[in-house]
Parts: sequence; structure tokens; C-alpha cells
Amino acid sequence: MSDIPAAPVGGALLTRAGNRRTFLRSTAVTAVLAGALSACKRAGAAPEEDEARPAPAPAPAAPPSPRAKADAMDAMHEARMKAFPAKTAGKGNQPLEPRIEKGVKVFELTASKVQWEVEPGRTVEAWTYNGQVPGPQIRVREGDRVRVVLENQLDESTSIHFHGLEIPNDQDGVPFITQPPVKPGERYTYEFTAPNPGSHMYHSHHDSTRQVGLGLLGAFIIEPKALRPIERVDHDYVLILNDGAHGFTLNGKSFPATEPLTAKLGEKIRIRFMNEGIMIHPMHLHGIHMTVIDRDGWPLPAPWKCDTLNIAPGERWDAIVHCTNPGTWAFHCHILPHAEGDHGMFGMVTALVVEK
Ligand SMILES: [Cu+2]
Repeated sequence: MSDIPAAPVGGALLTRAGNRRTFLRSTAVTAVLAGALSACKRAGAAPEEDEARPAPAPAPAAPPSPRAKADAMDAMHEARMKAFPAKTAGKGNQPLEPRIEKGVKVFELTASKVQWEVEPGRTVEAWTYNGQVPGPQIRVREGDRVRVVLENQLDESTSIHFHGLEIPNDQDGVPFITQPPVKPGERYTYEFTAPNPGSHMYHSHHDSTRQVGLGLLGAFIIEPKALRPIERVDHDYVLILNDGAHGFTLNGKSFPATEPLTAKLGEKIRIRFMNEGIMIHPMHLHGIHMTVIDRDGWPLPAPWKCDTLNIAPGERWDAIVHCTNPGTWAFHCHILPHAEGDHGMFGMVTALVVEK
């Protein structure tokens, strides 16, 4: 190939590779200079400015010291921590009082879109029951007759599935298996007798990746006819995990807008974990162990202890914490990218505050 004369390029006849490289270098430099000069002329520069020397560049600033960088990062972390618990508009998981009709507990749920403040300054579209994320908390007793009336104000069809409840098949809420979808503008009524007690959920079972991800979910708790001794507690907390369109949330809020769990020294609390997301979330409590008593509402053969409890999508776990160690204890998902970034903590983080 080398003895074949190259085609003339830019008026020069190149016969050797070295010549070609030199040519390309020199033409490239010429082109850059020519471009720069013509740019100056196009900008209407006076001839003398073409010859003016550039002003000496200012001395580059010294890079920040490791200490200064650490201080700046720590200030961001401190600001987020000190904002906790941050006030935001809207609160989910609020108890829903039923209307009693001939002995039936009637709960009205309206599915509609709202703007939802997940954390201070971050407002997103949410698809909600009664304007809340999570939807209102339904709490009944084993054996109660329950009616749930759904009104669909969304612009797509929906349904409600009662997750964990062993109810008649035609009340299970799955479009095209047990019922038609509830179209926009329609109402649909579910009715059943509250069956197996425990921590359950209700959520959309139609276009559910979108609808549950955007907030169509809530706690459905069936209290047993008789409490086990281990269930006698001073506070009963529900902690619903989600990881959809609103990011990593606990009860519809992201840290620092999450709510702390509080107790006095010596009190016992129950935590009902519910995962409505699509990822596992190992929730880790600092300082005090949890005693796990139920899985999916079913009492465990023997309670067991842990400080990190993995909660898979769809699962509910109930744990008792005997608050014997005073202080403010971090309580967070231990998949760390769900809880902390270089700006500080966010997402699935809250605290257990044990007051002396
Ligand atoms: Cu997580």
C-alpha cells in the first residue's frame, strides 16, 4: 500500500505516512488559528485588540482542604438530621371511623389524585384513598361484618384487594378473576365478615405497579377476639414501606419528614411492618432488640429476637419492642442506598425515641 501514491489532500501530495501525520497536525493547528481569528473579526474586534496580550490568568484557588470538605459535607448531614421530624402537608394512615348500618361497619374509600408532599419542598402526584398516603387505616374486630364502598374518581379503572384476608372468592378484588374492573366514575361495594385476625393490607389490584406505587394502599388490621399476653402493649405503630414513584418512604413520607416512634422508658410498643413496595427492606433498630411475634398476621410458634428484620414485598411482620434503653435510636432500612447518601440521610429512616 505504501508505494501507491496517496490522493492529493488540500493541495499536497503525501507519499509517506509521516508526511500525512505532519500535514494533519499542521492543517489542524492552522484551522484552529484561522477559526479563532475569523471569530474575532466576526465579533467586530478592533485591529489593536487582535494584538493585545491576554491579561495574566488569576492564580488558581487552592483546593479545599480535607477538613474544609469534611465540614461542608457534615453541615449538610447535620441540617437534614436537625430538620427531623420535618413538617409537611398531609398525613396518611389516619384511623377511618366506620358508619354503622344495621350492624355492618361501612367504610367509604374514594380513589383520587392529589398533590402529596413527600418531604419538605418535594411535592408529587399521588393516587390516594381519601387523599392520604398510605390510605386511611381500617381497623375492625374478628367476626365484624364489614362493607367497603369504593368510589373511583381516577381516570383509569381500579379495584381493591384485601391482602391477607381469607374472605369469599368474589370479594378478592382481582379484575377478570373475581370481578370486573371499577371504571372511572363508578362505585363498587365489597362486603365480608372479618376473618383471620392480624396485620393485613388493602390495595389496588389493577395496573398495580403504577397504582400501588403511586399510593393506592393502606393498613387493614383485624383485632383478635382475645389478645395474647405478648400483644399487650402501650403503643401500636404501623410502618408501611414503599419504594415506588415517590421514592423510599415510611408511611408515605421520606426522611426528615418521617414520624418518630415514641415511648416512655419501660413501655412496650408493637410495630406492624408492611411492605407495599417491590423491593426487600431490612429494617434495623439501634440500641434495643425487637421480639418478632407474627408473620403475615399469623402468630409464630415461638417469638424470636432480632435487631434487623427483613420485610419482603407483600409481607407483614409484627414485632414488640420493650423500651428499656433510653435515648433517640436510629431506625432505618439497612439497604444503605435506601437510607443515606452523601448529602445525608433520606428515605427509609426514622427514630425510636425512648424518653426517661
Ligand atoms: Cu430498603
